[in-house]
Amino acid sequence: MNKFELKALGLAGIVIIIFLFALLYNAYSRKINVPNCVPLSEQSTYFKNPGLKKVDDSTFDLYITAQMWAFIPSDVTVPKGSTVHIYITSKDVVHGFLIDRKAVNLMVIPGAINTATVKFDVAGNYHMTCHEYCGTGHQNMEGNIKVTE
Ligand SMILES: [Cu+2]
Repeated sequence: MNKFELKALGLAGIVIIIFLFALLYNAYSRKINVPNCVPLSEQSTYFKNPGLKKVDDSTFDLYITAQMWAFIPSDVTVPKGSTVHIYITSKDVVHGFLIDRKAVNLMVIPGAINTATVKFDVAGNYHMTCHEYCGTGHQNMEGNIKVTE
């Protein structure tokens, strides 16, 4: 083996060892953990019991948690003419949130809460879909907002 190749390999080995020690030092001494699921109870009290909260007769706050592979709650019913303030977060990985026939298209990010406000003037069924591939059950991740007369 060429002596320059040997030097390059030795240098690469030293760099790997430095990175490994830096990783272990940060993981154990400084208690820095790799990203993982944030318990919902630590994110916000509103997401302990996600669901529809009535503000007044035509205004609602809708708290949704996304997780592999469902929206909680997945079925919501509101009367026609309602304004719904949506607050959404994820329990695990990045999801998407899209409402059919409405200008709502959000990323659902663990540790962050995204919001949108929607007015439902026409009765019917509005499909909610996850539009960000989030794992093997992604295609089953959906729900409905039912707007009644
Ligand atoms: Cu998803």
